Amino acid sequence: MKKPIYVTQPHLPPLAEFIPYLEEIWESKCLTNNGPFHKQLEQALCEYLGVAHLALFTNGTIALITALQTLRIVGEVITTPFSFVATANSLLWNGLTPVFVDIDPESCNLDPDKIEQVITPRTTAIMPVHCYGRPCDVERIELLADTYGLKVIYDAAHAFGVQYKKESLLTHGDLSVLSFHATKVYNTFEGGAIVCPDAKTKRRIDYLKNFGFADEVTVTAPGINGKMSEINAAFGLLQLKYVDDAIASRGKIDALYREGLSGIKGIKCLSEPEDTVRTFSYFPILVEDDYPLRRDDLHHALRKEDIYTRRYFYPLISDMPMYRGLPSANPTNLPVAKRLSQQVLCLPIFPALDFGIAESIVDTIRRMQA
Ligand code: T4K
Repeated sequence: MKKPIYVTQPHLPPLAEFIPYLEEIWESKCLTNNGPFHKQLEQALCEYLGVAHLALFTNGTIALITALQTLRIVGEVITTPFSFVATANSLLWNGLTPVFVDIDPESCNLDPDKIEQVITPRTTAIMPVHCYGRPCDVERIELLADTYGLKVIYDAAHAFGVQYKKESLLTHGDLSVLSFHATKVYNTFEGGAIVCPDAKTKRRIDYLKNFGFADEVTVTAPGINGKMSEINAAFGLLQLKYVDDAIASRGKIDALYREGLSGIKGIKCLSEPEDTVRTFSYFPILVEDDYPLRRDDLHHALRKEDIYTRRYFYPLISDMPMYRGLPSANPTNLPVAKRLSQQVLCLPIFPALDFGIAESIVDTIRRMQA
């Protein structure tokens, strides 16, 4: 039986290299609660990513929930329907009302031209997503936020290591949230982080992820348990040694797909974003009307060949039961997101993906056109 090719496969360093980290944990008996590996990883990630402060979390979703709590966001939050459901779920967990706005067809991110018209006296924040690691229009979003006094929390789950105009993309907005889930460019099995600009905010985040404890007897807020364990942090330190190679390998697959798929009628690769150093977290294609198969047919045809593509992001969040009753979820307000969710297919991309297999995926897509 052929081994299935999944949309992604986590990068794992040699097991033997992880053993000394485990021995250190066993020796110290410090398993969690801001232990030595946790401290080291926060420092190492700040340096690697070029950001001032970063707080580690158990996963990206708890980090998103805590980011909203950190800034005491209330009322309505403008966000995108074209994302993983965790983005909007983090709003509901805070009792906030998501207000969905359509996306730009090139960036796949919130369309800045459509934000202003949905701002109301209840709007307090914008939560955009750098979808597939493609930068949002950070300048226009900042201008809107400044004009209307809104906070900006970027869901940067796909944007590990992305540089925009020679700076970390994560420095934009009031806070940025990362995911280190197994399926991401950089993983700690499960994990995440909030990037913030100053030590005072970092302190509040650290209280909030530790039940709200400011000291042994003072609980400042209804915090949560969002602490990353020492095992995950140690693994993260080891992974950092390999992440540049992993990104370079992903880049080669991205280039192979771009070249191989060019010229196939009805298959569109997204344009390469300007002023951006990418880290290739996903490889989405759009299956347009002039391709002989519909997107779902191509998805199933590839599956028959043991190629497991994913329809990130279908269905739209705004079409899910807990969101579709919202006025902003009306599909007539979201035509671009709707179209893209019906056309998009993410092809396998991960460091260990064999070039021959990537070529065979291209060949299969080409063959079906004939
Ligand atoms: N915001 C955004 C924009 C996000 O995309 C996400 C997560 C979040 C927030 C929340 O961050 P976290 O709380 O997750 O840190 C996956 C991931 O679970 C999720 O992290 C990710 N986004 C989302 C886009 O994709 P699934 O349900 O599609 O994953 P799954 O289990 O089907 O994995 C995909 C393929 O990867 C599998 O077919 C096989 C392969 N795989 C997966 C895992 C977990 C492996 O080879 N090994 C593994 O350990 O959600």
